[in-house]
Amino acid sequence: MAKGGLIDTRFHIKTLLVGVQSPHNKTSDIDSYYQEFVNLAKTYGVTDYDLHLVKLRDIDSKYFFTKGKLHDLKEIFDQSKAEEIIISDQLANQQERNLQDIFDCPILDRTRLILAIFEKSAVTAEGKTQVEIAKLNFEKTRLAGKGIHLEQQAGAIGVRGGPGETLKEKTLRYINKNIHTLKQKLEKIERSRESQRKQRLNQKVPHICLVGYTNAGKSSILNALTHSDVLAKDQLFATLDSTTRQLFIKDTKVGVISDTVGFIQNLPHQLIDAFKSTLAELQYADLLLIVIDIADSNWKSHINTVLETLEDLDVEKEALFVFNKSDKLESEELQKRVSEFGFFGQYVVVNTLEKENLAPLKKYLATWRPKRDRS
Ligand SMILES: Nc1nc2c(ncn2[C@@H]2O[C@H](COP(=O)(O)OP(=O)(O)OP(=O)(O)O)[C@@H](O)[C@H]2O)c(=O)[nH]1
Ligand SMILES: [Mg+2]
Repeated sequence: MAKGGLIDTRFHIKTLLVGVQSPHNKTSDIDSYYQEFVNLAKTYGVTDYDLHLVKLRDIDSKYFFTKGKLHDLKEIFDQSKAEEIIISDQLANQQERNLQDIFDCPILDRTRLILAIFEKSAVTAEGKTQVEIAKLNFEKTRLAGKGIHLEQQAGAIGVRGGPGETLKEKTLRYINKNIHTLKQKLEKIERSRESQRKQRLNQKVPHICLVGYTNAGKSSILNALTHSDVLAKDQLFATLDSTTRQLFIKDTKVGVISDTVGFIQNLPHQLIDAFKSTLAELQYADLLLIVIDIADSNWKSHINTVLETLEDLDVEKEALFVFNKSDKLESEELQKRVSEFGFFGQYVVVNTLEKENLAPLKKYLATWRPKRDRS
């Protein structure tokens, strides 16, 4: 069962999951996109669902779905007796509201779904603050087109801003004030992270970062290498906070190693922004360990997602691919996949089930030195 109370409180809710293939969806592998969407919904706590896949040639500006598709969807929704709808794509303000009116039930789009998962997964003050800021920024964008009632004047007695201020303006002011306070809090946390980072840079401590697709096994590898107990769970976005630990191989200090938030396809930009400070660690990394679940049937598209996200973040670093979960494949299939990887770069094949199965990674790290120390 997922961490937090979401699953318990969502017990018995029937959900209609709508996977959308649309012109602006840049995904190269639609099957893996759908599968990932279902996994996201499950991580959110969805257990009872129908999945409906829709291919859209055009996006309707008012309803997102074009007329015929919307009609089909309504029929499917009525038959399914669902109580909520989750859509794999992002909706604009007006589309969300119009769909809510038509279906008369909660509608979650991609951003809302991921925000809800983030909220559930944030543990540290930094993670929680980042998620809170992302949520408020999202609400701000949702406020932009809110209905006429919010345009009414809200100059109630005792409310700062006084007569003349609309409810929308007042809400916006309230949100901005909260964002400001949270950002100050975040800056304070970041300053302490920064001073630790500076100290490491001054002392030239090599910094290794684990990156990769969500659920690939990054935290499990960190735990196995450093004898830690970072939460490792079979759910997406189990890690939202970066954890940094000292890394010793055979009693020799190699440097420090950080765990990071996992990536997914089409991670809404607002949400990447929210985690920029955590992901800033990557800019200072001397080595990236790109962890890939080699046993996942979508392993290739996961590699692409990770490389694209790193490019988005302007991170260009020395990297080692770590093909994890080798235990889940027959050796023939494993060999086939590894040989298909070919040109991508240097790699090791590991799994975290047994200590000795991490030997290739440990061996690599034992002899690795940051570029600046190589003659
Ligand atoms: N069979 C097998 N399972 C593994 C292996 N490594 C990790 N797992 C499992 O995969 C799941 C995800 O592992 P995590 O370490 O939480 O993955 P992560 O990349 O940190 O995930 P996020 O923090 O959600 O991005 C857990 O249930 C682990 O027990 C492995 O080598 N073999
Ligand atoms: Mg993790």
